[in-house]
Amino acid sequence: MDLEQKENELKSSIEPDRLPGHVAIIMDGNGRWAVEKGLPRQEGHRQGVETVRETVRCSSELGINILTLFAFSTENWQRPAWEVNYLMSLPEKYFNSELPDLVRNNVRVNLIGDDSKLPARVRKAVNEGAEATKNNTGMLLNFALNYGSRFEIVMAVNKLIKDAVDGKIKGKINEKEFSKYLYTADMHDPDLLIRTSGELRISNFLLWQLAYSELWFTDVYWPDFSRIHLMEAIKDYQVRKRRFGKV
Ligand code: V0D
Repeated sequence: MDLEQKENELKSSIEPDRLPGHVAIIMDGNGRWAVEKGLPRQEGHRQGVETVRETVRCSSELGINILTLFAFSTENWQRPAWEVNYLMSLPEKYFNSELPDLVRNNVRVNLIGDDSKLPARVRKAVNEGAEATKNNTGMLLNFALNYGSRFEIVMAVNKLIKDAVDGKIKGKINEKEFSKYLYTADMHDPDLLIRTSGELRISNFLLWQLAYSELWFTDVYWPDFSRIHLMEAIKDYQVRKRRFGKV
């Protein structure tokens, strides 16, 4: 059976009315993929961008409402300067080739994370991407850039304190109100988290939002992650009984 046949078969085994509305992905293993192939690490990142393109296209085709991709964590600054510099060139590179497609496919781009510490060039690229797609009504594509979940929660608390001091809060707040202070305000929580490259951790990604998400792990390195894997994850998600902690 060839790849296209397998893709089509998987696609038709997915129930379109029970899709995970929000899929989040920790895109891990670019460096290891490259090293194992005897290539420079940046070759892994370059190939990783190709996987982002395919994943975005496939998700949007399937009818996913929100796709959230963990592109750069607050811990990633500790990598060698040359690697960080290379990574910081990727948003621009991605939009240069992909923006027409994103617009055509009605995808809206959004950033989650602390953009104040990103190089001006990256902020400019991301803002232009967000601006060019802001009226799109199809899939919402979140890029988590300089994102850390504990930082996000602490930031939310600080904003909340300010609102309280300004007299904007009446009495106690509940979970729903608290979540409005997060980067993901007004988005529903991820239904499915995918992590590639065999690591079985959440790594400070969407700690609050992942409370009830199904978790799906694969040993496949991000550059080798394909439509097939995405659809397998979605299929698995549909098979699992979601009980939300009830018996
Ligand atoms: C490398 C694997 C797309 C993870 C995917 C700055 C590591 C490829 C973007 C991107 C990265 C980010 C924002 C945006 C548009 C595109 C990206 C980084 C790394 C870190 F608005 N891929 N990608 N950003 N990699």
